[in-house]
Amino acid sequence: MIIRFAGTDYGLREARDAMIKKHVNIGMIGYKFMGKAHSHAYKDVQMFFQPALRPVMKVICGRTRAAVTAAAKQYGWESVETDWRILIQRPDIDIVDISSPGHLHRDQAIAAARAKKHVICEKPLANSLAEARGMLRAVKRAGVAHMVMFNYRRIPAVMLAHEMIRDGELGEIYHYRAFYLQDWIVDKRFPLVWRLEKKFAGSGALGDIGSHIIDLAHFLVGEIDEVCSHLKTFVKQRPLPGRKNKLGRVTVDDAAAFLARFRSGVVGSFEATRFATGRKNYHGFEIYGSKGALIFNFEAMNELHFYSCAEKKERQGFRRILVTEASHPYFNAWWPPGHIIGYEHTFVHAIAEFLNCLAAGRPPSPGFEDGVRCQAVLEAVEQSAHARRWVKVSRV
Ligand code: SOE
Repeated sequence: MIIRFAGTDYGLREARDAMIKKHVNIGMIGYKFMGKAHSHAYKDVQMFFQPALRPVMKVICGRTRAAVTAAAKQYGWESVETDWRILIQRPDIDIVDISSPGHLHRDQAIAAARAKKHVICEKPLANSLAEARGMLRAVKRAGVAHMVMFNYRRIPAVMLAHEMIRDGELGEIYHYRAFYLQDWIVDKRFPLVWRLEKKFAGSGALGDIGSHIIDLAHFLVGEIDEVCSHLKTFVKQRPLPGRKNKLGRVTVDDAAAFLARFRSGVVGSFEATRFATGRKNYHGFEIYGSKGALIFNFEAMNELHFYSCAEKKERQGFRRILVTEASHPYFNAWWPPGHIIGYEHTFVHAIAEFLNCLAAGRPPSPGFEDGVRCQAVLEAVEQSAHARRWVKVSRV
């Protein structure tokens, strides 16, 4: 069987074998927040979606043997490794899942591609545009399947918004407003964790949560062409973890805000911050078009608010669509209408997409091209903030 990804032919022996054995072996790097979310997805995907390939949780990797062994036991992985290079070279692994901090993504993804493993990578794809491009080149050259874990695309209400826009229900789109607000570092005594250091995280709120809303914007209304931005670090020094009374420098942004011009002419505004006191994981969008509008907020993720100009003038107003019908995206695999789903389900949907695409020889979405597209916006936002002017986004 010839399987094709992104124009590359490969009579990939591993993929053919996988189709015969009907399962794929997963090797996952990382076991904390994202490691847990992905592990849960590999478990639930089989029970609810029965994808064409059954994922086998073969091996999980982390540097501290005791901690990764405990995680393997808790999440249900068969074995552990403490060196990701060994995991990648294991002949029994078909898919490498990268749930590690950003500074490791490039080397891990390139090594996995060279070893002919399919790759799933957490967002943002890399810590710089150059790194992201290198990763895209590597997966294309190897002809392996690839996906970036922009899990919020896979919310049924977001998928429904995508379908409605695609079908012209909003008409011509004028405005796209996006926000991602958290508050977990408002306390000045919060320590200097890896997410607050550029060498590990690439950027701050911008890459960590801004990347999600940039990707959603690309998915819903198309590519961003130009940006004008402002980045701010409110707290410049923080306690070093485990080092009493010692402070270290924060080298990333705490907050990012930017205006965007989309290729299509849509006017965009974006806000990503870890200093929105009281907001925990509050993100969403508002989209205004000539025929109607859509409003979404993750903290009520089973709902989509729709305003239609087609309704009688006296009846017009935003109405709430409860996106839990069997006819809504993904819902026929879950519960009867009104029985809502949550954060973890978005990862289940993404993994189901990946496994079914792998079996069918279709490129999974969002792929590394989407990761690079997002990274190009992140880079332009940083350049714009430094230069204090509009900056064009580089093409993929
Ligand atoms: C931390 O800010 C974080 O866990 C992000 O890294 C995730 O991508 C986001 O979904 C929730 O917040």
